Amino acid sequence: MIDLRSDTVTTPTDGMRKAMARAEVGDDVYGEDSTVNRLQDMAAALLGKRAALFVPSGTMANQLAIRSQTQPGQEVIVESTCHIVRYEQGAAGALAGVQLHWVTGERGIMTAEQVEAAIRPKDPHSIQTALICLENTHNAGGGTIYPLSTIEKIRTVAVKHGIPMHLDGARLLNAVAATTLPPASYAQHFETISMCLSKGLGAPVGSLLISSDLSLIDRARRFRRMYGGAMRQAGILAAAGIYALEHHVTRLKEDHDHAKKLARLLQRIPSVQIASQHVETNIIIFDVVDHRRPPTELVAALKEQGVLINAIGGQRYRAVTHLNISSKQIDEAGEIFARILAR
Ligand code: TLP
Repeated sequence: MIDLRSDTVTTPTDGMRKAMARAEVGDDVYGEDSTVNRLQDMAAALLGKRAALFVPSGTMANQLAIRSQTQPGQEVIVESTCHIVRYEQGAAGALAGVQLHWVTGERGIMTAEQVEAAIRPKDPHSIQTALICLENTHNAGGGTIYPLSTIEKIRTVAVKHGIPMHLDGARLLNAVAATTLPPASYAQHFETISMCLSKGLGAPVGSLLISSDLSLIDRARRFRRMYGGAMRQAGILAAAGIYALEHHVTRLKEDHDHAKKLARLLQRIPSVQIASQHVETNIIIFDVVDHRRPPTELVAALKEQGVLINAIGGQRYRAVTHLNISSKQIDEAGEIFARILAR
């Protein structure tokens, strides 16, 4: 099966499994798991920050960032199609008691002018803006890379208004691989960054919340416990994360090349609408104009031929490349798409 539903579907390689089996562990609630501590130090250093907290999921990392930097009744500025809005089950409202203020971006990217216009006035009537969240790369936008110049402009606005910034960097290292910019050049503009090990990096579980504010990380550690995310001998999982950071970062470029190739193959199919120049990283979003078959049928027909993708609403579909997808499988997937979608 050529599984293009997500880069979350990767399974650990033999090398990763060996690293997991060998991991030195301890009770992380006591701060005694040396492998977790090593992963946290590595991740913080990678982004040029002082500390990191290992958590079970990207969702938890985002939610700890929101909970630790806001008070119930405040507002958080987000892009309208971001993961926090679409896929976190309303956690910001349910768990942090904040309201999300949506700004509609262009393929997920907001401008500094839009963000500034969304900041509430500091008058006694208005709800108060407590945090600005960006997503890089932007998942629903199609793996879009946030231009560094745009982030810098948004940062200037945030500093002017005294508002902290959080980056959902689930796929930050994909942006880094594509641009070859140092990770810290992005990270320097944010108080908190979440980064996933379980997407393109290929670890089975795990994300990090990264920050230079040690008291914020302490607060987040307490909320991690509240949210049920304090783990014990988590070094087994952290070892997979260390292995991923050591072995799977530079290869992300391969996934991007595969995605671009698949986009070019899809572009040749008359019923497919895709702007292949917009495929910047490992996510391909495209429309299929098929008046006879509903998306469920189309997805099932592809599955029958050995390709899995996700329907993401209307006529829109998402395919994601990752380390379990070879160049040969991209060619095969291209042929299957051409055969099924031409019908
Ligand atoms: N994204 C998943 C699904 O939840 C949609 C996927 O298949 O792409 N931020 C971003 C930008 C993400 O794409 C995801 C996962 C997360 C956060 C959450 O990560 P997890 O699944 O570890 O909670």
